[in-house]
Amino acid sequence: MVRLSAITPSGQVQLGNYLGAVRQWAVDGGEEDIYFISDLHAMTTSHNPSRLRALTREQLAVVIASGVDPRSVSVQSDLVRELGALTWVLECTCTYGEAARMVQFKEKSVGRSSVRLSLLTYPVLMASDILLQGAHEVPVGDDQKQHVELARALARRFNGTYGEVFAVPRAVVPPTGARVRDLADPTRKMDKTAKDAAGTVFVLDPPDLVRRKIRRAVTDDRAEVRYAPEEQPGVANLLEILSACTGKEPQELAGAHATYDDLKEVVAEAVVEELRPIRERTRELLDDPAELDRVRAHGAERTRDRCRHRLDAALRVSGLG
Ligand code: AQP
Repeated sequence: MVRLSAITPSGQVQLGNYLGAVRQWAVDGGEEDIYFISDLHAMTTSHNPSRLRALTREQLAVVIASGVDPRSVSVQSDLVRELGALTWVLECTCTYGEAARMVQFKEKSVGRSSVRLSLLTYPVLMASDILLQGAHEVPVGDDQKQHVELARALARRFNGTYGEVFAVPRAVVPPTGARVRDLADPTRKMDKTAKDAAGTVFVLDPPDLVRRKIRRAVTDDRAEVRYAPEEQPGVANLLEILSACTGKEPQELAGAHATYDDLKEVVAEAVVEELRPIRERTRELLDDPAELDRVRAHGAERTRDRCRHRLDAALRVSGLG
């Protein structure tokens, strides 16, 4: 069974990426799994080349520092030629209507005067990521399920039209994947690219900054520590973060704290301690470029070897070469 998942270097790794995804990769990761930094996906909106390169390297370091098996980690663009080739073939398998229906495309393109064509087509690139590696399971949040459904549809259509080449993948929503919300606006999910970084805890933030952000987290004026996500989203978010760090249930944790200040202090310390070893190990890795280069080269070779046969078959049966 091959599981495949990715993180996009559109910004620094934030607490939600870590608690909801990367930490799980370290726990669940099997020998066959593939976890990668999806730098090609980070180019679908305006980007700065040197920042993209630096963020890709930093995310690679954070993922390894989080305990993910370095042998299962790679960088997407190291396979850009193979992915480019398959993406073209899959774009010739996908309809415009299917791509334009993607909710993320609609959300991310609305109100923008200039939208990169790649924002429309990147779910097809994502299908290439998945199909090229023969992935069976793709752990994703709800927002990405539709893209995995597209990959399924394209795999079936391609196999039915030209011959059996691809495994048909399925989306799995990780059962323990915490959904972390923005500290300054708990009605939104925490993300890397929020306009106001006050609501986002980055994994590499220094401890004092983490404490400050959590102390300033928006709550409400009920002055009652209860776990009620609908009525008290800010407090519920803090309890869920604490739950993800301690393994205790949010309801149980609610009863253990009398005031919001008390809760925030405990959450801040739990997050600082959770992130401390990752920050330290990331720093070591970034200071040792040879080690990161080795991991990256191994990942490139492994993913290229894995996909060669499948790509050749896809090109051949569709009439190329
Ligand atoms: N707030 C979150 N809580 C839990 N999980 C989250 N993930 C993202 N935000 C949260 C999960 O992290 C993994 C990697 O995400 P991604 O980099 O592929 O893209 P994203 O979901 O768009 O992440 P961001 O941080 O919100 O980035 P931007 O600001 O660029 O949109 C995924 O498994 C995702 O579910």
